[in-house]
Amino acid sequence: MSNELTLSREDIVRLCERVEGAQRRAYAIPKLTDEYPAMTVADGYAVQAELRRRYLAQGHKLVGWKAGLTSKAKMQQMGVNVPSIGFLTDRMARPENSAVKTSDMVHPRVECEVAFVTRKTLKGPGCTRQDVLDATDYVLPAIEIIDSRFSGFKFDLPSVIADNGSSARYVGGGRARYPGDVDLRTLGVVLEKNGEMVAMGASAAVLGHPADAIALLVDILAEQGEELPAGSFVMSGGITEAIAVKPGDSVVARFQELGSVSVRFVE
Ligand code: 0L1
Ligand code: MG
Repeated sequence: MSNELTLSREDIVRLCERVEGAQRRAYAIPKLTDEYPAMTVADGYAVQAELRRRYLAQGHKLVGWKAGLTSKAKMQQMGVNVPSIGFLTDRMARPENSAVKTSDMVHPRVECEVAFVTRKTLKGPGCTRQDVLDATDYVLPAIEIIDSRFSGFKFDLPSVIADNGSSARYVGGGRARYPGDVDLRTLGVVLEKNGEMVAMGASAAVLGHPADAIALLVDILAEQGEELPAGSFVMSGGITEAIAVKPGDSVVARFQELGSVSVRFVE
């Protein structure tokens, strides 16, 4: 599939308004490629960039980025073979063990991820695992709450990217560690829902090493003429499959070496 921009500026704004409406008012929409079958990944990123521009113009602050669809489990679950990125704002952040409302989301699901906080600018192309580790201030465990806005989870890569990689909320917690003090490749994680283990995995599930996912994210940013500034909060991608949640559910992700992070769901 070509990765040229096929959408006009008018189409980009129209699709962005459609996605923004679905995100703000929590309703499902058909995947964007139903109307624009020729839509490419570049078109998806153009819609995402317009969404970011609009949110920032409304006063939201850019906090960082997320790599998505980075694990084999996730790629298989979603039927795609390429990772993606999305932006994170201050409005999406929730404190550790807080109550997160499900009524303002469509299909909320949780993922356990390793988050990186950077202390140096990272620039692609050609960003490496070592570049990421050198630029990392600390890592910490995080739960990402994703929320695909597409009806019946029927989507493809351009649509998911336009929907900001299903980004909805995120929670950081546990124990922050220097990247050199832990083996980021072999960290085990157990995800519990209502006291029962529902998923488990090891951080190598994220492209072999979570820092590789951040390097790839930096290269995707470079394709869009952007860099990753120092002080960014970056999530490296779900280690296990995403688990659906509903009001009344309580979720804890227990990470080896990094402690645990939890979140509760209310109507
Ligand atoms: O964080 C992610 O892995 C992005 C997932 C995008 C697709 C979905 O909603 O599951
Ligand atoms: Mg994720």
